[in-house]
Amino acid sequence: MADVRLLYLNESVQKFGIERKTSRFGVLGVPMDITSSFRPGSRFAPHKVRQVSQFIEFLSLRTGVDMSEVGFADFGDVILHPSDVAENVERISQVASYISDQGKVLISIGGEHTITVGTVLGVKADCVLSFDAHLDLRDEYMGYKYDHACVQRRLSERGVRIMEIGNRGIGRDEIEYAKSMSIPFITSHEVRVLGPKEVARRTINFLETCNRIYITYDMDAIDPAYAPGVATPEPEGLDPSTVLDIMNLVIDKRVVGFDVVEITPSYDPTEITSVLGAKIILETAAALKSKSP
Ligand SMILES: [Mn+2]
Repeated sequence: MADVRLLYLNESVQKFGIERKTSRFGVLGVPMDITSSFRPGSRFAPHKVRQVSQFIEFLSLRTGVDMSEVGFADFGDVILHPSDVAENVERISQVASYISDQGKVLISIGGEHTITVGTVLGVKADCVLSFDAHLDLRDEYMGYKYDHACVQRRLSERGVRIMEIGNRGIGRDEIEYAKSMSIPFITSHEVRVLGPKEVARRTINFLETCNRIYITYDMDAIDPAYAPGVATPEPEGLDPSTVLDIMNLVIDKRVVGFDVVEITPSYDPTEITSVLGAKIILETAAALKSKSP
């Protein structure tokens, strides 16, 4: 009998890189874009990131891994409800668990950040490392609990341990909540002062007791000069090399999934944000491959 979770999977969409069902990396598009408060359009990112990935090199000089030899198994996109966010989080979670249960590292391409609630729960991660301009720790935003501004709060409430890096658009209530729940965060300013090695040291410290780690890259963590095509741009961001250097220092075989979210192709006329999203996916997969062949 067919797995009921396949009900929510559209496997007919364009493929990321080289399709190879034997690959340990499972790509999933999650084109949900419902709660974006400022600049919508992230629903078009899974298609765009796959498209631009065809035109960049798959050899990672940072790790020496050639991802064209490793390949990606692209599962297509989650079939989503047009407006019901809670229903979609459940569908995303089911499809993510279907891919994860096959022993694959889930690579999810958003979509707005809210999708991460579904993917983290689906792959049963107990820790999340989040690169994000924002803490996403609000209890609710514009009256909604499942919202791109509440992602880490929803996960924290379910017992997932969170650490955040690159933050700079933060509310006082979020700082209070982070303190009360012992959620460490390193602002973008602190990252510049400390440098990637010290940030990595603190992160490794935090991750020490984790079993299943999930990394989420909200593209607005990166400075709008490098990543202009995002839903909520925030000045004074990180540069891409710093993000990838930190990732490369902290990643290990406990990582069960990661995502790139919040790219909005309609605000990205030169497509550099999508190209950077594809690059982050390649480098993260390559780093994971190099740490656990
Ligand atoms: Mn976010």
